[in-house]
Amino acid sequence: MRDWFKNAVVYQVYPKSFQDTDGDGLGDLRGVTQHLDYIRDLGVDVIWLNPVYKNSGVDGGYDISDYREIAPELGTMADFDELLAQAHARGLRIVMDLVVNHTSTEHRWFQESRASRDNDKRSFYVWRAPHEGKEPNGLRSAFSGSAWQKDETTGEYYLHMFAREQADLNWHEPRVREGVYDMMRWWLDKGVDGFRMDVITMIGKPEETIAADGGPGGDVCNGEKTHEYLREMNREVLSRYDIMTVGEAAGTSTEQAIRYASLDGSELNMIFQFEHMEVDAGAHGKWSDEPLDLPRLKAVLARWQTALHGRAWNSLYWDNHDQPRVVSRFGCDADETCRMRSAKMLAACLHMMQGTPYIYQGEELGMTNYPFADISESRDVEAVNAWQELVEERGELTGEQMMRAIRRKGRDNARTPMQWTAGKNAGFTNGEPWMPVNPNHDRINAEAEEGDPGSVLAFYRALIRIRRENPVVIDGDFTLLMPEDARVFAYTRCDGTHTLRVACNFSGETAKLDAEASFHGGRLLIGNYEDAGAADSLRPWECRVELE
Ligand code: TEU
Repeated sequence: MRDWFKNAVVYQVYPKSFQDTDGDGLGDLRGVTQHLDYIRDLGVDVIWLNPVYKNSGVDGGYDISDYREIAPELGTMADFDELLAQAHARGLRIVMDLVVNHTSTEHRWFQESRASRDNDKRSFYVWRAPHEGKEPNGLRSAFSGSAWQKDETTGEYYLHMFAREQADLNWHEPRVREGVYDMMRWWLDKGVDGFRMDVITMIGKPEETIAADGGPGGDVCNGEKTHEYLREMNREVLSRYDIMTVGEAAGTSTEQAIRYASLDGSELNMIFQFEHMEVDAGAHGKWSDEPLDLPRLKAVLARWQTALHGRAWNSLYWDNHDQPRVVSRFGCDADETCRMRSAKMLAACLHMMQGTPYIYQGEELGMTNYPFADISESRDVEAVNAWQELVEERGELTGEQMMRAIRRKGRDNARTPMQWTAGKNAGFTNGEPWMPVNPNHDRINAEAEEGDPGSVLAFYRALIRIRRENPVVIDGDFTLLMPEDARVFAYTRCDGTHTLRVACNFSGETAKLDAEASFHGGRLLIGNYEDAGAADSLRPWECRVELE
């Protein structure tokens, strides 16, 4: 069945922070295998593994130096094969992270490419001559500074949309595409069940955006060639396997998404859009931590629901390895009551929409952001470079302002160790953990929640069951209610047989429901208070889902 992805729920594992089994303070593949029963018992179908390949250690595995070797710090290929076999034995599929917009500069392709201007692999990367002795154009890296790095060997610049150790591949070179497709087949023939494709909308860079013309550069995302190359990848690889694909698509509109994630199966199954993750950005991007504008968040998500319905497929996510913990960002982590209530409310709000839900490790426990004391605790190249640029070089933010931003929005928040127990290092490692363990693991941990029917963990399991038991969740349309209300996110899903009524209070105050959003005699499927409550109002952080 080719469209099993529509019924699937995905659990994302960042192996480096999931479970250490050899005492080096780093998570590893055997640690993932050790917890497969826990993942299965959540009720999910698919595990998305963040990159596990040999890499240069600059960007959490997203700087790959060998696509067919396992990173030694994570284990061996035998460990991977065992993980895959054990996952399949439990009915779990494994989706790999495909990072092919760029490679590490330690990759042999780049080493050959940089050797001379006329070598066989020069065209595998984006090389440009200086413009008037400087960078070819004004393109900027997502990790601060210019996107061009001068290489003294040949006096030319190479493009790196991320860290300088991550050189962008030139997808316009057919041999690059063939090499990538060959590698993809190699993993698929091992039995993996699909790919999450890193910044895949960057592969078709329009020539004018990377020209050595001294201009500002341009948007390297969503070039027409991207669709051409994805259709080629689909013909040459994807269509030949029963797999799931999801493309990471920063800066993508619903119109573009309808092509990338079209139900006709011509490109990918779905994409990760970023609009809802940018509603609290400001003048300094993510480092300007603006308060949540709920009507704006509702409008964005409603637009993605309605624009893709019947034409393409949505992914549904709040958390991942690049985002802060949603309960701290859009919910409340000030005390245990509001933390648990708002974590459940956020889960219900997301999971009752149309699309494939993604649960990031620890999200199902209601794990929170971490109270980073200073920049020395950050392990994230994005944050460290931003500190250097915004605080040290430009003085646009004070150190305290930047630390507040990192505590609120930094990727490190998602990379503190998974909290398994209340014990030492939350049961993550017997060694020195590579990232600090959140002190609140004494009450927020899988062991404590496992046996508690009122836990966030129990709530996620119940939500996944509701998705399984009610086709309206998979197929129903979407209607946003009370669009202007600053506290309530309410909507209905209808499939012609049933109506699912969802209402969520994104505030710590009681909120009224208007006549259209009020509950009227449906069957309560799930809520985060002990009793049903009033039909026309929601208590602080309350969510309710009824079936009519
Ligand atoms: O992220 C792409 C991306 O857009 C990042 O800049 C992300 O949006 C940002 O970090 C959020 O603050 C992908 C991977 O998910 C990320 O982990 C990698 O660092 C990046 O690509 C480079 O491979």
